[in-house]
Amino acid sequence: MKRRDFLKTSLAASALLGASKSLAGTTHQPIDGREVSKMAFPEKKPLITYSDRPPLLESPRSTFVHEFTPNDEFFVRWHLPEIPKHNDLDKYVIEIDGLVERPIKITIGELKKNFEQVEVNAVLQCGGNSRSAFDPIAGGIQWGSGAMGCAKWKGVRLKDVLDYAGLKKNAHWIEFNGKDKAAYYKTPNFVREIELHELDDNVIIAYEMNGEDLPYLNGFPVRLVMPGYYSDNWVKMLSHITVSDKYKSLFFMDVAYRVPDNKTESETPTKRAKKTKPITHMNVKSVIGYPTNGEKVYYNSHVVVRGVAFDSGYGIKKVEISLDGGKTWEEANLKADNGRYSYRGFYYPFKPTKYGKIKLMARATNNLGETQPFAHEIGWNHGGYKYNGIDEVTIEVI
Ligand SMILES: Nc1nc2c(c(=O)[nH]1)N[C@H]1C(S)=C(S)[C@@H](COP(=O)(O)O)O[C@H]1N2
Ligand SMILES: [Mo]
Repeated sequence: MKRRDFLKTSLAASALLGASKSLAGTTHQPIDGREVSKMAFPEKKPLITYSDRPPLLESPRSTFVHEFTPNDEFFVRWHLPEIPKHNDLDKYVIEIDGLVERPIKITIGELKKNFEQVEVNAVLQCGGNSRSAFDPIAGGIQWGSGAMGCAKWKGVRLKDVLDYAGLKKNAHWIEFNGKDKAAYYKTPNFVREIELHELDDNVIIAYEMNGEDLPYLNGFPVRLVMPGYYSDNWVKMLSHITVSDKYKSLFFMDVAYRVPDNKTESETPTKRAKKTKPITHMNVKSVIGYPTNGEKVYYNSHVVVRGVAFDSGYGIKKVEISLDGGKTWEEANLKADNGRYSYRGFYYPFKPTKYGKIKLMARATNNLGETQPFAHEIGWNHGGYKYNGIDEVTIEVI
């Protein structure tokens, strides 16, 4: 799609969303104040771009007015630059071996035919999402809040497939590998491991996203979906599952996607935690999709703040909005519940009665009572993971 067409559709979308009173939205170039690649990526609209190779693409904030993220606006993250395209699906197999009674090679067609097809609505969020909000700067891609998305995933239960292969008694770790490769043989493959007890009926091998084949950059033809978990485990272009009794020390398990093990121990740029653990479950979070930073709205007009909230599966109890920098809060309306792992949409209508800049803040609370902290209350960690500070957007009333 040409940039001009993209602008047209995004303008049409903001008009549909009742944002017609706002004056902004005429150009978003760059998006959210950040660079957009001149290069076109297959099946994607122009997105905030951190790298072309491997592609690192972030969704614009405006995406988060949708409870399901459109596939062509869905963020993209790969660790390795060689990402093969698989046009001949009959030749694509997933291999399952290790501690199983029957090692198997299975095609996508066989997956669909031989196992019950299930659907789960779930949020996929990079552990480093919102990393740029950490102060001091934490290492890694300086994502805004667009390294996340929510989709309807369709596939088959991983458990059913493993049962078919027949887990041996001492099976404990399951290792996942995808088809992507490093440019140099010394770089390790992106391999992840989970423990058998982390596996429930919601963990699926998915081949559909929002009713379509997975986009190439989101892992066509199949990826792992682990609802409630950060997406480092959601291995794309899944090609190999190995069951074992031992944890293997692998680069992407031991080095990346870990946080301090001890809650009271916080890291500083010069002091690293001695013991770390994988990031696993997502904490409660909300992101405002409309208005976006710098948006201009008319004095006394009807403005509707919109966004999404989620956690690791306990469900969202409430979302509150503050218009005065966090002194007072009012509850937003929650939209329909699309499932415990899905985004919960929220909206909050108000009429601005003061000219000039105002800061909008959103704070979600889940059914456990866990809530989003203020930015200054967040413990710093070296990798810049799990940021869930209260979201804020500054707009101007004219
Ligand atoms: N094969 C493979 N799967 C992968 C990765 C990868 O580099 N290779 N990165 C993981 C990480 S860290 C993230 S954030 C998500 C990104 O998924 P997306 O590109 O569909 O948004 O994929 C995960 N699965
Ligand atoms: Mo990630």
